[in-house]
Amino acid sequence: SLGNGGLGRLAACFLDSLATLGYAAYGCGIRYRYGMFKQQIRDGFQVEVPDHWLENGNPFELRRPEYTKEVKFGGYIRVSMDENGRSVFNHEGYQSVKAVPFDLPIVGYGNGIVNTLRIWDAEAVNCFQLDSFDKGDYQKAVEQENLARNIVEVLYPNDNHYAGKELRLKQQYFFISASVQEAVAKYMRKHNDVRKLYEKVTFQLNDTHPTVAVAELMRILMDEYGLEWDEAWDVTTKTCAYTNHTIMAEALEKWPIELFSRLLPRVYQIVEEINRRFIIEIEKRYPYETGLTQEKIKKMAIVYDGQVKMAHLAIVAGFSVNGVARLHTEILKNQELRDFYEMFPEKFNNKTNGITQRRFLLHGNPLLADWVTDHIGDEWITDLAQISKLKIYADDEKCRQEFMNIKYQNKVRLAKYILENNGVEVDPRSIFDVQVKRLHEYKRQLLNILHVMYLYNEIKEHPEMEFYPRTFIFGAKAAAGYKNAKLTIKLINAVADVVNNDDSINGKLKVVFIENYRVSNAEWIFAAADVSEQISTASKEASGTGNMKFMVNGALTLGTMDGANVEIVEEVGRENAFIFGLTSDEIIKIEEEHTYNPQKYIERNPGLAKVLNQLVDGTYDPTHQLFRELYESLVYGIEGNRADVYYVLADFDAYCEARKLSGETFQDRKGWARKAILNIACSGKFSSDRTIEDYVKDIWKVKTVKVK
Ligand code: H2P
Repeated sequence: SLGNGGLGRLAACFLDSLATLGYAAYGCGIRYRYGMFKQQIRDGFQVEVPDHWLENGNPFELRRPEYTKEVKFGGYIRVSMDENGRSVFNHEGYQSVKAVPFDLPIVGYGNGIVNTLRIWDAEAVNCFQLDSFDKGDYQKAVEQENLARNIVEVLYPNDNHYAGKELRLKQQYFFISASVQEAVAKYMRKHNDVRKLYEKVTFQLNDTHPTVAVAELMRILMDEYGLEWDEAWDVTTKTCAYTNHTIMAEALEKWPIELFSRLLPRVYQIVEEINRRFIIEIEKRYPYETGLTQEKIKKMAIVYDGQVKMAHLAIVAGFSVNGVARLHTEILKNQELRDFYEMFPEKFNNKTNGITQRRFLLHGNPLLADWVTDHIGDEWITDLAQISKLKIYADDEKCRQEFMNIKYQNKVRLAKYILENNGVEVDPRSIFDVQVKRLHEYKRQLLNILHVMYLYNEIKEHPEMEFYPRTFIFGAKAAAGYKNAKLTIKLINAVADVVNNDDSINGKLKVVFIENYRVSNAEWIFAAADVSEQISTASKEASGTGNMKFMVNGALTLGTMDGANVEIVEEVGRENAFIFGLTSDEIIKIEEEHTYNPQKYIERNPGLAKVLNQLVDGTYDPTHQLFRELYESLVYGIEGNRADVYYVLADFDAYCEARKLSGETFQDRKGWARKAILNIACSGKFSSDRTIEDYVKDIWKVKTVKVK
């Protein structure tokens, strides 16, 4: 409930790995009253329903009032001078809230180690008191109560779309200020020199959301511990490290100065000073003779054009900047963050994502987990590299049979779930072709469903055509305000309605949209998948982690050369996956040259033209209007965007081919089983245990803890 999509789930996998490997680490966040919404499908449309997850109490949490912190918002800064002639920054006229932590235990696998996920709740500072009423502070008392209530009310469900909402910045500063205050306080309970904080503490900033930590740490070190700027900067730049999780510009947070400085006046002063000093660095590095000074300032400044750019703040103050898959890190270095890479090449490094095999194989797929253990022992549970020992069984006929039996039973389990939840009967002997992930145009669920429409036409026109029965399974939440994403859900359900109820195709095609996709049903879905759809526009998916969850469950990847797909294919071999479409270099080139013309793809493929037309000809919607925006965004471009922003049409033919090949390949049961077993056997790299060890070795440099 506390996250949304791969970003949040990655953090959960990391916590599992940290505890299991024995590293002392905290996860920090907010104790939202309402987490991610529950999705209902009504008449094919997504409806968001609040999830009051704490309603009946939560036995897995412990309130820790002894660590309560005060967090201040608004007001102004009055500068005075102390007896040594040093400036003192007095924060006055502010509103504040109490941050009270709740600790959730994160239990390591079989090692007696329990780490902590610390989520902060907000309480009013002066609980409604009569004396404040008497003092005429009635209004202030109510305001502080409301502030506390609002801050922790709800997780913004806009996935990675930065919405510029004031409350969102309040949430970020709230949990960051409390977490950083407590980290410093905890350090000072055991050590005496705050100048050496970095020897014991790293803040790993998970995307831009927590990057205000940089300025908050500076504030605490200077205003509360009396450090000079240079001393504080030295500590901060050795303590903070930043992970970038996406290149989608929409997700890189930029706050209007007006909002930022009004809400966080002291923090803003510090950000301005960091920026002023950074610009001096730029001018030194690119003196006026180079003619580059202004351009570099424009592209790299932290405060520019009325905005505070949080990614820039994190890069300038962090000692490490990492991407989450090799290709993604290369794109950061050579495209998106090129100027920063030129200036600070030593900061950049890659940490390819991973997943915890303990949830996504051991817990989610017990039949397969037992089978693996029967063949190679159980060391894979805490050392996934061991799973490569399965390779020899890929050529063993009995093992292939056993694997296919297990997959079949998992498909029966999912088919039952689908029947109970969707009322649709699916055949577990058909190919289970699955795409589950947040709904976003760059992830291209639309490409998938357009191709289903295309196949349906083909089967109707050529009933004699050889076609292996296939079940297309979707699961996705769309951000509540994301029109095209929500329309795509409706389209999938509209196609499902038509296709699933057409007796003339003899059940060769089935389309299922699984309501309320989340970790608990994901476990069943991964276990039952034959084909893993990873079809993002190359260069746009930073890593993907669903791709790894499918792989470890023995599904074959059907995907583009994007994110971690590149490394999956490198491990398992291209012949054991179905790779198609434009490459990241090709996409980047087309984008730079502005040469894309989708019309040519429509003209050369009448089947594609027909499918597009069916979006608006009544086939899937009697009004003809419902899917017009999808149609127009592909063919003409809407809302100031060019046509087909994510190259759905350019990749369509190649996608057809890849899907076709996968269907043919499936008919050779032995060959398929071999490929599936090899996928499992080659998944060792994609454990989050390996990812965490990489972070430890290159960034955190912490030692393991042993518990007797
Ligand atoms: C994001 C990226 C993924 C990446 C994940 C974790 C933001 O997640 O888009 O490519 O694997 O972070 O690093 P998502 O789209 O699933 O919400």
